[in-house]
Amino acid sequence: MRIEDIKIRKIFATNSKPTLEVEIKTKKGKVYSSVPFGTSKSKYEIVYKDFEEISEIFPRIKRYFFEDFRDIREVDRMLHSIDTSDNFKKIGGNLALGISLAFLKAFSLEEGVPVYKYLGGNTIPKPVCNVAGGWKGQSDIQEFLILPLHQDSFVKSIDEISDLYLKLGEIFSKKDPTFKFSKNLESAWVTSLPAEEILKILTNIKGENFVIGLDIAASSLWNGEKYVYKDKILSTMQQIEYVSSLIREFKLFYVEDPFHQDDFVSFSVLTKNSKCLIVGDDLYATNLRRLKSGLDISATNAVLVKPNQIGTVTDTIDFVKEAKKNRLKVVVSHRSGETDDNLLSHLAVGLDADYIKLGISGERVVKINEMIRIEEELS
Ligand code: 2PG
Ligand code: MG
Repeated sequence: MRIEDIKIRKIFATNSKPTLEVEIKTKKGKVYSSVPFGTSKSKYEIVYKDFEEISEIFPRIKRYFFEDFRDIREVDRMLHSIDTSDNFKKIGGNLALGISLAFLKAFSLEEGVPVYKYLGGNTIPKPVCNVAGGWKGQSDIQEFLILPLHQDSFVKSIDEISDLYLKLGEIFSKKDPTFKFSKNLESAWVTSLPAEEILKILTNIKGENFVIGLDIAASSLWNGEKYVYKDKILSTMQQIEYVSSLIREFKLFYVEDPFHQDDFVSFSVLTKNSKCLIVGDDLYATNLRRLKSGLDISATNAVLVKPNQIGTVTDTIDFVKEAKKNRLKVVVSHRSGETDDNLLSHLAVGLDADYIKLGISGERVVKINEMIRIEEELS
């Protein structure tokens, strides 16, 4: 495929920050794709550059993308040959990803199929929804998540989680005098109730088919020696005990980043001693090399996948393949600063992910609603 034009523009993300959109024109039409932002980022993620810098870099590299590319792998190889650093520090990882994602859409358009079909997948994932706490919430734990154990259909799961989310808001308004129905960056309720109280409420209202998850985002609690909570300071051993006790008491099904991003060993201890899904997000940063280090000691039994941690579609695919080969569960995830691009839903289906992590209200429904459309198309 040879494109006719490629250009960039500044658009705005859900956190009101400017972000990048890449538009490609081919003889079949136009496609565009945009890149999201992380807030609690892993230090192993690709480098993001601001739009002003990107708009100086882009004209210098634009000409490389008019070659006749056979597939997305060739485009991504070109990106890596233009910037040979391992974190896209020369051209900006957000520019690399914007180009890669836009080409993915252009190839799909060329073949006349939706993106998930171009990628070759057909599995509707289960939703993992952030319903409370969340980034900059009052609780020390970043995200309280709800997910279905079994799924008849994605739309039914969302129906039930939406009901639970609304009910949760009503309960918080009765139990938490400071609660004003405010939502955080991912549209989860912001409550000042302590973690254990939120977990108790969720346990009471979730219903049989649903289970509870947490994203502890422990890198943000780690001060280099200990885990610093508002009401306690824990050593690594104490953190292992604390997380294990939460898993036991609340029958947690999913725990993301229970330890900081360099502590593969504690991940491994917890994974061996619990039946829960232990998910690596900041730990791996969607980076194949880091995943291989984790696999050596069975650090986790699941991985989070965020294309904007690594910068190309191909690197994302290779990371997912390696995780699946080793029977790790795959969770494709949104970021706290999102855009109106619904591509994430196609990636989750196209990569046959087990789960997709999402917010449940506000602009977050862009991804949910696209998944509902894909589900209908596949059934
Ligand atoms: C996370 C994400 C998404 P952020 O930690 O898993 O929920 O947050 O995009 O801020 O890294
Ligand atoms: Mg996380």
